[in-house]
Amino acid sequence: MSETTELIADQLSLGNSGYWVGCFKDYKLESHFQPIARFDNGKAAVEGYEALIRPFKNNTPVSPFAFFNDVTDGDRFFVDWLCRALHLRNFAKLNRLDKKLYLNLDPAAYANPEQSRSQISIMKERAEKIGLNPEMLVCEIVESTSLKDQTLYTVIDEFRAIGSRIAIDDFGAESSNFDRLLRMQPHIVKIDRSLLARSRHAPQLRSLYANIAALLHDLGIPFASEGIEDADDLRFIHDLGATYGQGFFLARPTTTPADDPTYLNVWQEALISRPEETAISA
Ligand SMILES: [Ca+2]
Repeated sequence: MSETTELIADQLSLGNSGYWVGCFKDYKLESHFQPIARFDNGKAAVEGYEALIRPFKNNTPVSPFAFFNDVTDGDRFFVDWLCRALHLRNFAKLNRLDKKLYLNLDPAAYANPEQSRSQISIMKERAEKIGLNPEMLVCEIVESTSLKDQTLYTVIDEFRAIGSRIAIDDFGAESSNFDRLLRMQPHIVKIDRSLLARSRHAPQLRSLYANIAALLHDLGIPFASEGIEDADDLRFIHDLGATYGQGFFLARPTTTPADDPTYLNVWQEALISRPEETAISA
């Protein structure tokens, strides 16, 4: 076991709720899981869950943004792996090992290739230990990053080598770079929620969204739409050929996501409740 692994184990404990809790400085950290839907010929199913950190300070919830802002550069690598170890343990408790587990990566924590390689192989062992095939892991990486491109590609290749899938996170939020996207060869691109939010009221942004969707389709890269907040959003992204979707309309993040049929009824209802869909299925 590496030194980091031992330190991480020291910071994890079983909480009263029966789920693991992480501890970092004054913060207590919980895992929440948000379902990701998969759409297939007008049918919806649960593809997997994105693990998200919910921080608390003095038993009061703190925004994840504020928490990560409070992490110094020197602690980033440790916190990144603490979060991942926490999520893997809590995911094991959900008993949904037939679903994918989406894990967010902080690229700034991966500047040291040696350190990254050893932690990635520990992650593989940890996943296997809880009965999760590393192929069921999806690493979400923001594409526009401060990390040097070559370092980023090396980290991605390491994750790919253990069988894990790669998702480009929050695509279209900042200055996204298609050359870099092609080099990263992701399994999935997640289109940023802000683009969908702004598309609701701006026709030109709806066209931009459609163009990105069409381009990804041409490249053969399936995309997930983030930030689906109502049935109109769901139908919009579904019509553009989204393979996956995520957002409050589909399900909010919780420690124990409900069983699949609870969501599926809502998703299915939204997808079929319009004349053109009925006509296609008739
Ligand atoms: Ca994400």
